[in-house]
Amino acid sequence: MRDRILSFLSERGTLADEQAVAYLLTQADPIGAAERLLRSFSDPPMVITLEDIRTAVAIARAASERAPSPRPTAAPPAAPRPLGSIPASFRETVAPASDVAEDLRILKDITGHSTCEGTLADFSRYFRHRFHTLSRLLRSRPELAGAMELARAKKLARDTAFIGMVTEIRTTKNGHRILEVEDETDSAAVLLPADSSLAADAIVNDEVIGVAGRSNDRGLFIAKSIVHPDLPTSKSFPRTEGHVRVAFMSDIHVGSRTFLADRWAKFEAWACDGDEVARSLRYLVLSGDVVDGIGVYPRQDEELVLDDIYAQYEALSSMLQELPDHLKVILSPGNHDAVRPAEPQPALPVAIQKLFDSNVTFVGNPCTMSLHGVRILAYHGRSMDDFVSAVPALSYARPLDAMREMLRKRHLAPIYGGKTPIAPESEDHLIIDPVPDIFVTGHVHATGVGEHRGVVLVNSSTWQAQTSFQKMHNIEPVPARLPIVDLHTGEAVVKAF
Ligand code: D5M
Ligand code: FE
Ligand code: ZN
Repeated sequence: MRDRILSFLSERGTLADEQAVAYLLTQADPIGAAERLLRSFSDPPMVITLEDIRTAVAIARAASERAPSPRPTAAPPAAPRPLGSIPASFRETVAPASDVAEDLRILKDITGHSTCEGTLADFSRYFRHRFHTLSRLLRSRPELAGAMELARAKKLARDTAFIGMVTEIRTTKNGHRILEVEDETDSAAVLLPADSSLAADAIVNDEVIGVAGRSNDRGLFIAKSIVHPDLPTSKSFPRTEGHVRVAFMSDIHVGSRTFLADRWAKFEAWACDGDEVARSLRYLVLSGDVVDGIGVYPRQDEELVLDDIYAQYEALSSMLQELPDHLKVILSPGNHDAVRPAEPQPALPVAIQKLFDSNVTFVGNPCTMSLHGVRILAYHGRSMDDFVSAVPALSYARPLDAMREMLRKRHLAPIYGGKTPIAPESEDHLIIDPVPDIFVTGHVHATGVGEHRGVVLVNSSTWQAQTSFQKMHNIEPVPARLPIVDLHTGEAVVKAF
């Protein structure tokens, strides 16, 4: 394609530098984009640069804002397309999304509310908030109704229960597990016997748990059960009036050499002219790593085709502009995006937001929003790196298992001091409360839909092929999959491109 673009341009008496070609390659129809670009110059330069493209895009955008030209209504597809993995129940005729009024509310988001400066006092306040909030959730569990302060529980020679934060986990040579657990009054060593199922529980540092058992005469607390806050009972899905549908995406990594422009082009063609499922999509939730970013990992520059952060977001903006106007986009950042990496991350800066159309709403990471009354928790998922290293039973290939652990712990990123940087805000924004109806993550470049106690789980794939870094770490991405959830039923499907 690179050669076709260059010969197309040279036939018209001009050339393009490396970055300009890279930009064109991110477009669904690079030759069409080159043609439009040439038309925008009264006198094309000898060598088109990224700066020239930027100017042309800005002029085109200003013009379209002055005179909005309605997108021509999509022609019906010539023949029905095969629907891949989408089941028949999803193909019921539903009202097209263009007839559905937008109903988006942001319920919880750090954007504009960050107060932390990272002082020691901030950290102790942050952990106190985490401990108190999760303790309150745990205390409503019947098993922990009589939970007492640890200093007292330790002294009694009978069955007791307490709530505490895990500060250390070790395994003895006999396979017993020993947790150091503390509350505000004391700390204790808790033994999870090797021959009990407790030893296999996925407990991680800095989570808050309930412990029931009995202290022995050597000061060791022998656990009989461990209680996680979890969802005490299974919830039901709220169900909207009509079949409003939401698609989920993340990890597009625009600007990377391995961004899959051809697969994106297939998605775009389907979204614009596709079947009834395409026409029923009203929202697109983008959960982070929308661009590859700059300087995110050592020698990243060798893997970039666009090494300018603005150019990356501009390319994404053009890609989103090609999608139908009625598709409302909600965009939250990830660890590759141009915003502070510490979580909770605020929305992208205004200088970047300005590059996008008004149908994109920028939110933080994590973000809890409501779409037509259905509560969606979107989290990029960086903490899965820490879950996978800490819990042998978890893997990058099975992100829904890690998401279930987050829900059991009612915390998106319990492990402090791992790969997930955490900002000590005055409240712990990573606590999962209230419980969402849909919980979505990205980051691991896998894909999947499932459920946990009535919460719909989505992991939202990637539009990037395997990078050399992922190859080194044995991470096999599952790219170009689009999870779609019907807000009327909670039914989730994955469409492949
Ligand atoms: O992450 C893409 C994938 O690479 C995801 O599965 C996590 C994994 N990853 C990211 N950073 C690391 C480190 N430092 N070690 C091991 N695995 C990692 P992305 O956020 O797109 O770069
Ligand atoms: Fe990513
Ligand atoms: Zn990521």
